[in-house]
Amino acid sequence: MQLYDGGRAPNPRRVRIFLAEKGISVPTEQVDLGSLKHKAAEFAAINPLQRVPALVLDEGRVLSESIAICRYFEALHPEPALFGRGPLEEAWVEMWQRRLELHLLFPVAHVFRNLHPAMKEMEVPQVPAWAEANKPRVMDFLALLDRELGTRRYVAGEHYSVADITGMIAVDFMKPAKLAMPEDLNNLKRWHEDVSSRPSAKA
Ligand SMILES: N[C@@H](CCC(=O)N[C@@H](CS)C(=O)NCC(=O)O)C(=O)O
Repeated sequence: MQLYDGGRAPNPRRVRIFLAEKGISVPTEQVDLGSLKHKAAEFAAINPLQRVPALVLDEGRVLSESIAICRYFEALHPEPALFGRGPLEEAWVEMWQRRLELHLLFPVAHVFRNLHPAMKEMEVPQVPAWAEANKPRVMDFLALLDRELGTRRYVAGEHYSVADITGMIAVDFMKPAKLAMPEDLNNLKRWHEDVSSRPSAKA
């Protein structure tokens, strides 16, 4: 298999962190988004959506979508469990992972993609008003997450999970999106320091 990675971009980073948590190493090729290599014919033939990450399997199919790739590795290497254990915990992790994706990662991405000059060839057209509309959504969700994290160590409970990975890469993505973390969200800060101190966070 071959993983097509994308440097500092948040979605490929989700997969790298997930693999690091599992202790799995996969042959990897970097796709340089800055020089639009993901839009070249060679990569478009691998993923017609022209997005990374993408995982080319030995049997020929190509998995894209970060969470689909993570789920494949979870099934191949169940330990440590990062999608929860048992019916309720698995559903709970799923719920939080999805909430973090829809209500934090996507709004932060909308801000970055619609305002940052480096994105003008990838986000066509850039709609600055859509970026501005998403800024308060990010702040509202961070406040909710801060309240939730006052009741437990990790996003979905007492065990680190894929929801923490999505949450951490989303919070880190706030920096290039020029979104400042509010000063008073102490539970969120404690959690972010905790998950960022894991060796996998450097992946
Ligand atoms: N839903 C996809 C999103 C993939 C995605 O948007 N990747 C970004 C990098 S974080 C990308 O390839 N962007 C290139 C572009 O927008 O042209 C996933 O979860 O993997």
